[in-house]
Amino acid sequence: MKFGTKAIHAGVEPDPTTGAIMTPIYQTSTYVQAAPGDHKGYEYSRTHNPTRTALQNALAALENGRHGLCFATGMASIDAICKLLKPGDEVVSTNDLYGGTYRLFTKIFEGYGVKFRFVDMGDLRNVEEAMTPNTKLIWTETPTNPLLRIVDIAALAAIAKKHGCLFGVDNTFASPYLQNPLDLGADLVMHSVTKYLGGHSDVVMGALVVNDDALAERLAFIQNSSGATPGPMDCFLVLRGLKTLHLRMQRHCENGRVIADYLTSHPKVDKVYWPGLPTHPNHEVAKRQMRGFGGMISFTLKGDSMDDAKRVLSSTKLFSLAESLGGVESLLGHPASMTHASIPREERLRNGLADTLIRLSVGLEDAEDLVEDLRQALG
Ligand code: P1T
Repeated sequence: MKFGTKAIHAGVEPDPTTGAIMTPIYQTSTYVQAAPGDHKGYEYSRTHNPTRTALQNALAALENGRHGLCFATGMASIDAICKLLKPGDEVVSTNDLYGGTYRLFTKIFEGYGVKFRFVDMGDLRNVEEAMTPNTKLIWTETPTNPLLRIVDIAALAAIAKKHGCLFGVDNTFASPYLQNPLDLGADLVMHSVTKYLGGHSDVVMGALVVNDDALAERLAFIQNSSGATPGPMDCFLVLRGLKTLHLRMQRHCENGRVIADYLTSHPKVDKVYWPGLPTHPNHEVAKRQMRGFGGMISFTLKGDSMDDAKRVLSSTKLFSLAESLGGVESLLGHPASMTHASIPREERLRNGLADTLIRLSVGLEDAEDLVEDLRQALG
């Protein structure tokens, strides 16, 4: 089945009791049993809920995986992966990643004795050098947040396999429309469903998709035991959002290209970070492993002045200054003070994240209006 057909149909069956074509919002905490243990597959909504089941199956299908698991937030889904680890275990992670993930790793799980090494995964020798016999997980985002670096998924999968450790990919920026990490050898794919999958800035949610049955069983145990599961209303909203994922992503990619080209040609703009540009250092890897380049773009201004960056950040009219991304409406953000403020400044600068970096989530508006908005803000 092709992607668009799956986005509309996968995981969703007509409701068995009424035939309702849309999965109902099963707004219930519990399910009546005829006798102890005699039930219809549902006992308690932390463990299972039919609206969540439909969404989990849909997400698994879109990522070409066997098992989907939904969590209350993207962070809760990464938290569940970390709970696969024990004190003394080590993780090799990309050094450009969402600030909240960095915070979870360093401020929570380091306290439980897990060691994290953050390396530039653009050069895979850095990954090899960081591996030890205790490395149990390689973790990456690609494209990374906020510098839009592209990491070679198949090459990392080969390293993970050689060392016998798990390999997880945060696929939030690409969405399954643009890239399927499991097909390239990853063991775990993670999404902040909050972003492109939900697509309408009205839900916070996370998800994992895996192929391995034993890994899925362990993660389902963690999901139920820790209990950070989403409610049925949110699952319904994401099921609705998924039905247009392919159409939305096509437009995000088209608008992304228009804005990236516009910024590249603007005399006041210095660097433009977008994997679709032939000048992007990982453009060849992006072309190989992605089906398009998405709508996330970061850039800096010539002169690198904080005042100039602040002026742009507060002058746009269509691009709203806000955290998050992946919704129908365009957003802009300032990673150093917003999404990545929990990473120490020296570390941000060392990894190439300038104080003046501006990040765009290019939405689905008419590209001409978005260009005009940037033109007046940069002017
Ligand atoms: O916000 P939440 O659904 O918990 O997802 C966390 C998360 C995980 N991974 C990536 C790549 C992310 O971008 C995020 C959340 N990011 C933002 C809120 C942001 O504006 O970058």
